[in-house]
Amino acid sequence: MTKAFIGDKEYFPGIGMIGFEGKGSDNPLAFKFYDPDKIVAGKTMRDHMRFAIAYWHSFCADGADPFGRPTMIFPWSDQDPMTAALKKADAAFEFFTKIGVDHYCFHDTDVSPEGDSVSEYEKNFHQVALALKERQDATGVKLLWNTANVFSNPRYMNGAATNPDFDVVSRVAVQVKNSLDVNVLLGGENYVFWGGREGYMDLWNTDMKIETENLARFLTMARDYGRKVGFTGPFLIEPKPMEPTKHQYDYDAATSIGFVRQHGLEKDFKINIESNHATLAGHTFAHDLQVCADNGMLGSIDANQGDYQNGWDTDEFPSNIYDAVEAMMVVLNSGGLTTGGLNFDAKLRRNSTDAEDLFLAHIGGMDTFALALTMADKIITDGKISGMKDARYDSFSSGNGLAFSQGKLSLEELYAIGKDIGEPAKISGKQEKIRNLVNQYLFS
Ligand code: XUL
Ligand code: CO
Repeated sequence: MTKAFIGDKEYFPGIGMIGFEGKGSDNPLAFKFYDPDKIVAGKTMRDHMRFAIAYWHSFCADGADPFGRPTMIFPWSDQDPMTAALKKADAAFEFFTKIGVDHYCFHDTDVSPEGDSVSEYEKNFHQVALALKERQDATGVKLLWNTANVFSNPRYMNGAATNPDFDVVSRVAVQVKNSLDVNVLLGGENYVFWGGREGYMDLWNTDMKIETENLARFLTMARDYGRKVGFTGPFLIEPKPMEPTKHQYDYDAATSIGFVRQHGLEKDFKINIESNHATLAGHTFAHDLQVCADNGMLGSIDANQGDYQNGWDTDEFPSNIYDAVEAMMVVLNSGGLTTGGLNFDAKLRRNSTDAEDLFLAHIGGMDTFALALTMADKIITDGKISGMKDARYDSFSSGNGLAFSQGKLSLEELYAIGKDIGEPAKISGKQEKIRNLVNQYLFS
């Protein structure tokens, strides 16, 4: 691409390509830690992170909240919804190019107007998809994943694939089939299911068994269709415990992995972990990532952060280095992201209304993860912490401990060993020592 924008209008004038200037730079519109071509742990930062921009937050979220009207006026808005969609696509690809990110992701309704009928929806979506393809080809930006928004339209108020009304379930297929077709057209690397309304508001009026079986059946049908039309990547389930429903079936990583296995979908499905969803489920971000990694199911990551004082999904741009370091430790230790990436399921605050704020937010989020990658690599390479962690389990690598871990002991034999041992010696977990070391790695 010879210029930094597509089409005939520049939507972010006065902001050029964002470059790496290093930690000494006082230019707010430059990366301090994200140096895309720098090699860390055998790969470029760009290839480790596979950053992706979320269309819905970055180009659709207008600052409205349950207590107030939109605060943002988008220069790509237009009376005609299709013209607005195409202008928004131009603005989005200008942004992707200027921020220097290789991937993006979207819901069908982020990119294209729903229209008043199924045929209008399909016509609009496929027209916009062709426009997105042109822009992908012109810029080299790729689709990390797409998904169907089957939670915003009032028709989904009782759920999507888990709706008690079959007519609505069939309507979900309209959006998911089209979204899979568009995924294949655009060369999408993953396909996401976030079950925003796949849950219940009240167990008194809900048959959980029917609903979850219908969900599994629907996911199986989507898998079969996707494979038939040539989608080869992983399908990703994005867990979230609640919001908008009181209880969501894909509660957390462990629940979702169990569900996927229960229904024989484990060869085709992986998990997309969102930081703020993990914390809503009462876990840390690293916990849910580790659950996925331990099960060979870590697909992709929605990188954001919540607010520890708030019990809802605040979807903030990540700035918390500790959380990001822990996350990157899991990513590096599990062999890295393959088809997945780090997408910013994060939005500007309602009162962040300058055009440059979108850039500043992404620069900060990308720098946070780049710094975290460097720190995680340092901690892993040094090996002190992993050495201490491994040493805690030494007793399972020889003698009776080894026989136990190889499944060679019966309960009677284990009992006899325990009886012989009597009272085991106390061994410190050394948590304080490890935490102190973490701070030393981070700040010295
Ligand atoms: C909502 C959420 C979604 C998914 C995609 O909490 O995270 O935006 O990432 O549907
Ligand atoms: Co998300």
